[in-house]
Amino acid sequence: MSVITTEKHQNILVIISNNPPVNALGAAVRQGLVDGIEEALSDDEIEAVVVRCDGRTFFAGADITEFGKPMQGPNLGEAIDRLEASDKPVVAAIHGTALGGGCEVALACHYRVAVPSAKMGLPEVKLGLIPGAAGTQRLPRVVGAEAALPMVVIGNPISAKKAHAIGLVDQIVGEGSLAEDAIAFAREQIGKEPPRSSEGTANEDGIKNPAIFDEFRRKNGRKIRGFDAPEAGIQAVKAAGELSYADGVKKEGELFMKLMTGTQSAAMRHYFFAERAANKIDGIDPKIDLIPIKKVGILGAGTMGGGIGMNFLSAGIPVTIVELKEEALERGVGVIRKNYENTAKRGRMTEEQVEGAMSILTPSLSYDDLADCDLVIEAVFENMDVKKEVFAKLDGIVKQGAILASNTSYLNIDEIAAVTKRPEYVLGLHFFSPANIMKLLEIVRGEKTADNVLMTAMKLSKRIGKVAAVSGVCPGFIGNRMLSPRQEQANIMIMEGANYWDVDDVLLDFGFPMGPFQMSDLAGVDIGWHRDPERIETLRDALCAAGRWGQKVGKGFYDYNEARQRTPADEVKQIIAEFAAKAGKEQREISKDEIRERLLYPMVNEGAKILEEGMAQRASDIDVVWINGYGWPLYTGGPMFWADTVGLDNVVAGLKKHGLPVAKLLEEKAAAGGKFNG
Ligand code: 3H9
Repeated sequence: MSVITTEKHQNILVIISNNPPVNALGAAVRQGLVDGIEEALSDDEIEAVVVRCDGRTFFAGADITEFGKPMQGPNLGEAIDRLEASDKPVVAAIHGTALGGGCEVALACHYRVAVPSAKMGLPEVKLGLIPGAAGTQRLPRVVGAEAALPMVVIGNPISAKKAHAIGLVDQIVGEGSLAEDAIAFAREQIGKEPPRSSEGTANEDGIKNPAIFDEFRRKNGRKIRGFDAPEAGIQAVKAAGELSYADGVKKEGELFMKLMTGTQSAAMRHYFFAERAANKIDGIDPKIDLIPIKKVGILGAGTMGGGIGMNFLSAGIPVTIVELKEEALERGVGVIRKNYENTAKRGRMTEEQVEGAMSILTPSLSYDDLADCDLVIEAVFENMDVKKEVFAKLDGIVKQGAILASNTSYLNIDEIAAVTKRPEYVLGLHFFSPANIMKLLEIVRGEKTADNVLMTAMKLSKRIGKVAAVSGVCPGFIGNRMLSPRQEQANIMIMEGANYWDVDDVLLDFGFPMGPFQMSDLAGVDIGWHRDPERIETLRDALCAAGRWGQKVGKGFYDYNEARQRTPADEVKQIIAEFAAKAGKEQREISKDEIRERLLYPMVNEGAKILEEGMAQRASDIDVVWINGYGWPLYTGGPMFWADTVGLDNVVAGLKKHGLPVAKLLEEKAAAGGKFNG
């Protein structure tokens, strides 16, 4: 069956796309749109046209799987120009998500109607691109440069209501009556001169007030640091004001092609599919019966427990949170409320939503109240004996058939599961701090974890807006296990003479939000310190004894001014030099290149070992973990994709040059000219 069909409703031709799952604008769809509009134009009975989609969504964009392959049939720009050129009014009828090329189709139509639940957006920037079918030129002409900038440069979709408010949608129609309402709307437009987005004048705001572009750059500097596409997006929107439509489209095309052929977009497209692949577990039927999760229990109302709980509350899933002491419970619940209220103050939640979330939270001082939960997540002290005690107790109280999960970040899940009578219902749910914000959920699959338990956790992660990746049981799982060799090298290098600020700067320049010594200052150098200033065995002991507890006291590895800007501290240089001398470490200058290689290559090597041991299913899962949990820059595609772009032979040579171990899998792949991804 053709992906595009047409239906005649008296004088209206409805062009319908049916290309599951998301009506991506592949070659057949583009050709179908051209054929559809030609049919409308050559039929004298037809006086107006509606373009709509069957299935769950309006066109969700160009077909990303076609990128990098030779173009088949009309390109998207040509196809949708035909829609706009029509002298019979063309109406886009939008439901689901009109994204990227889908939004560009809608913009090329003369009118747009949408159901209230629809969303519109230009998320190309998240694929390292800008819209390439005139979206950067039509959108500002319809809604103005100022409203277009966040859509093109940040790429988050907007609601139908917002789209209506800025003039992108002409009419909001009935949620259940899109097809009929769109036809009725189209009928009303017959005989009127169709408004064409390419001829709109709203873009003049960018000429009248050119400061909006620099202002936008300044405001979003942190968000877009290191990415190429956002700057291209700003330039394209600016060009929409400065150039004729035809020249603007040409400029957009040049910017688009440069991005499309660059490594950033390749990396970000890799990530798009990596995130989706991570949801799939080899050997498990995705349609397996899941365990309904209607109520969640959290053990521990500290920072972690509270943050974890908020994920479920925000998704409308009732939570019972248990602490042993009244005071700690009250404090924990208070923090949850405060967090929600702060979100509401920033306009990202309504008061009703705050109260709604709080109303499904049940604080308790008794384990017994967890009995009827479908999933209980333990977030107590990170100690094996404590965890075992807790799990044995939970096993006796929580109903049979419920899942018991640990939030441990490195302990052995199998050992924990073994104290219960239901090891197949036990797994790790490793949230990252702050747990209500960080995207990653590392799901740890125990030796005995049942398939449906694992899949229930995967599906649940999506419901609470997390990106999940599965790890096998090994110390530190995927993420922390790979962090270890990096930290180890950082510590060794500063003893060999590397500047500790160079170590941080190398990671910052690479695109991480901060380096290990900045991180230590932020978290508190004194965390886990024995608190005896006389006992100085490690560098940390020495820093703590000197009162350098981190940012909270204005000094740690760095000195901080009032604006929290860091400067390397003479006292710390001295302390490091003394430690190095005591250890008899020869000092030498260490270049930033060497620092980068010694920080990052051992991580790739550890990733290879993780794959070798089957602790991760695929290299791209490792990329998903590091991008979402540890700030690895998205535009490099994650550690394993990055290693592919560096060349595995170069990684191996670098490791050997620095006298570092090379995993078998890495060595083999490098020798065969292979890659981790693809
Ligand atoms: C673009 O438009 C460029 C133009 O400006 C210029 C061109 C010249 N293509 O996410 P889900 C697959 S760039 C191909 O799990 P959801 C996806 O891989 C594009 N495949 O569903 C998955 O496959 P599988 C701009 C796509 O309900 C399946 O569909 N548009 C595409 O959670 C289901 O996806 C975007 O960036 C695609 N465009 O979310 C939008 N999209 O089942 C990208 C999805 O085998 N898409 N697939 O794993 C999305 O954001 C989400 O998929 C969406 C649905 C919100 C639509």
